[in-house]
Amino acid sequence: MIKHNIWNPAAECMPREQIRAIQLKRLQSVVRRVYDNVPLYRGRMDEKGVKPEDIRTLEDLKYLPFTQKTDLRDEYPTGLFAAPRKEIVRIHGSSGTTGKPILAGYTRNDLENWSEMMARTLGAAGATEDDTIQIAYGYGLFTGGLGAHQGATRVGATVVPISSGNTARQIMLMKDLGTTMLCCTPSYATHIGETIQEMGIPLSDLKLRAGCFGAEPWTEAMRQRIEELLGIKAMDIYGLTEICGPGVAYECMMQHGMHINEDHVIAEIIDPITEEPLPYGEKGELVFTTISKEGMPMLRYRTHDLCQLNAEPCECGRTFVRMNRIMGRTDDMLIIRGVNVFPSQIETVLVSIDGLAPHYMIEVDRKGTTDSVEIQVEVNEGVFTDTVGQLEGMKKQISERIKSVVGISANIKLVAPKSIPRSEGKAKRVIDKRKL
Ligand code: DLL
Repeated sequence: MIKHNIWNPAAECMPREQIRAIQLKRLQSVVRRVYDNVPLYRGRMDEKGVKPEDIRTLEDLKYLPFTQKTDLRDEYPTGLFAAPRKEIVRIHGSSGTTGKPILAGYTRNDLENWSEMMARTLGAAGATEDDTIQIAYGYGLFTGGLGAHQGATRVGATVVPISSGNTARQIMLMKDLGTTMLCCTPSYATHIGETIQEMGIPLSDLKLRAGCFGAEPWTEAMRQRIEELLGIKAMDIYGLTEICGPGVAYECMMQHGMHINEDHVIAEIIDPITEEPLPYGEKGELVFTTISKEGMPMLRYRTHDLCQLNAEPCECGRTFVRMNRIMGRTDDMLIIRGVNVFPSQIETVLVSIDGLAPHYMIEVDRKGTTDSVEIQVEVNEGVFTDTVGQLEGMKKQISERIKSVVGISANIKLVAPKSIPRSEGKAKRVIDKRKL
């Protein structure tokens, strides 16, 4: 018999009509809020001829404008904030380093709601005040660490805010404190598990029972490996900075899709090309509208994550719609060792260096649990005849620039002019060999 732990049954198991009623009321209020406070939304709604009072039913959502990551960049740092600065009590940012991160502002109520969403997430994995939860997501601007921290605190668990890295120390504390739950990225969980194995520590020395893993794509095979390595139940959790962070959606013990916190967000699936909403069950791009956020509400935010929604009732008793595993992205964003990387950022660096041709190939691979990146880039004829020392110097310059601008270490391979295949259509610049 599976035990279904439900942190907040009144919310998580609400009848569908009640969820829809809450969604409509909150949607109307958030639309009014952004129309009155955020010039970008007012402008876009005026352009479409939609006024806040035109939102009479949930189906009217489709008349609202979309938002994208570029809007956050254009409105950097706080142009999309919908609350006065004195009400903003926290700012988080994206894990990518495009030079400038995308930022999200939270009011006190936003932090409360986010904590609740994460408490449900951890609660679904069985967290209670008897647990010791080790949080090995990074703390800082990234939402993983503090997001999980707040949820674990709300549950009343003993929180170990160790952040990511220093694996030997992670394992030592895990053992000494009798950690029962682990929160980190799935790749780091695998690495911790493999290290425990290499160190010859028997699982019986540990009290680990469950883990909440997300922030990057992973597979069922990886889940099995983590469950075996750590002797735990490995749960998938999803979220993004723009919407709040982790806790947007979470798996229950059925491990069959992630329940979306629908009293705080409305999820849609759209066709990424036509932008038309698609019915439940169809694969498309996930779009979120936040309905309780005050600091930085998002209307119809295009995540570029590909996924399907499932409205079938779940055996656990929760009534929230489920999203399945993320199946890929509509854009070309790569997540390399937890850092969001756009090939265009790499391109920008390459084209800024003299002697390089704008032809390159990014190859991403995964050795064990670590992502590796190799960038092949063509040099110009003049450079090709340079000495080995000069070429080495150039490679060093490129990798340092990539490290500082993009935030990742890459192995640079300089190749002869015209050796990278040309394309007549869209160029394929990325080979992702990771089996994700
Ligand atoms: O990764 C928030 C988070 C922290 C989620 C901890 C879960 C756990 P960002 O850095 O803004 O926020 O990256 C968001 O990461 O659009 C997805 O492409 C990807 N992502 C997040 N969770 C999952 C998941 C955090 N469970 C982007 N499966 C999202 C696949 C995921 N991809």
